[in-house]
Amino acid sequence: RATSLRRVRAQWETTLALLKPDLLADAARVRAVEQEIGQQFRVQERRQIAWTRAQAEAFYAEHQGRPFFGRLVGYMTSGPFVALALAGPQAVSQWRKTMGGTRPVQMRVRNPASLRARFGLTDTRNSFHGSDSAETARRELAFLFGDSKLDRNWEHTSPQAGNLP
Ligand code: IDP
Repeated sequence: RATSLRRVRAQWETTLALLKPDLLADAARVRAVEQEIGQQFRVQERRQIAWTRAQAEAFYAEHQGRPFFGRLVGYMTSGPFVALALAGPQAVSQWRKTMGGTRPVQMRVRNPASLRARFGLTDTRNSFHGSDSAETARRELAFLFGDSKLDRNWEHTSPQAGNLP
């Protein structure tokens, strides 16, 4: 029993989710999405943000030079978005699964229940972001919430197993 509890605790993670500007433009959709998220994850932090070009370019630095980079930065600076720190068992992979793959039109065929299938518009304007690994999540959470208590405590806030959300 002690072993299985330890295993559950070890899988507890925090990931970064973004509700991108196209979604933020529709308050009813934001409410619906956040309600679904709240049923699946513990929301540790929530912040509405508007990036400068330089901030968007820094966040997406790994994509510099890709053909879609300019469109991506333009999109992410087109209006405010919401950043969420989501915690739960295997939150990184769970949120990626809930969100679905990059391309909404493809997801409508392959994974119609996913959030990107239901809300996403185009390959660029796909409504959501999710960290792709635990290491990326740490870096991205620091980028978005580095000045908050999360920075110091997020690894130590695991509630008891079965206490979700
Ligand atoms: P991900 O967000 O599904 O992890 P990434 O490859 O990390 O996908 O790309 C970051 C973001 O850049 C995507 O969410 C999307 O907004 C945009 N993007 C990625 N690939 C394309 C593309 O082929 N065309 C247009 N936009 C793209």
